Amino acid sequence: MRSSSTVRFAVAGLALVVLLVVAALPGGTSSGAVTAKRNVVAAAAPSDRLAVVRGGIASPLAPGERLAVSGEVVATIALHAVPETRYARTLRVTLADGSGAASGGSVSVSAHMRFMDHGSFAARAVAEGDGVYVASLPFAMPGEWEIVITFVVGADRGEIVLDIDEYD
Ligand SMILES: [Cu+2]
Repeated sequence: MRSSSTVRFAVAGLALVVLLVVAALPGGTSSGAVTAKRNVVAAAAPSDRLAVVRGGIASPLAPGERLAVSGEVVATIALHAVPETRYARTLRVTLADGSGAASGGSVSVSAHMRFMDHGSFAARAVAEGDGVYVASLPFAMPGEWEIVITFVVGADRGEIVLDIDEYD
C-alpha cells in the first residue's frame, strides 16, 4: 500500500516536471517566429484588388494588362508590397509608345481613401529607364483607395484612375 502511493507521487511529480520543461522550451520563440513568417508572406504576395475606372465604371485590372493613356502611349501597372511595412506599396508603371519603351516622360500619382477622410498624398514617380517609373504609396491603412496617375509623354498627356482595395 505504502509503496504504491509513493510510486504514484513519483509518477505525478515526474509528469509535472516534463510538462513544465515542455511549456518553457518552445514558448518564447514560437510566437516570434510566427509573427516574422506572417510579415514575410504579406510582403511577397499582397492580395490587393485593383480596378481601372473608366467613365465612373470600375473593372478589374488583370496582371500585365495594357492600359491606353493617350495617343500611342500605353501603361502597364503593378503594385508591390514594401518589406518591413504593413500598408505601404510601391507602384511600378511601365510606359510604351509606338516605338517601344517611353522613357522621357513623367508620371505622378495622387491618392485618397474613397469612403474615409484620411487626407491624401501625392507622389512623383522616379524614372528608372526602359520606360519604368516607380512611386512610393504610403497608404495610412488598408481599405479602399482611389489613385489618379497622371502621365506626360512628349505631347501626349493622359490620366488613369485606379480603385485599390488594399488587403492587410
Ligand atoms: Cu481609413
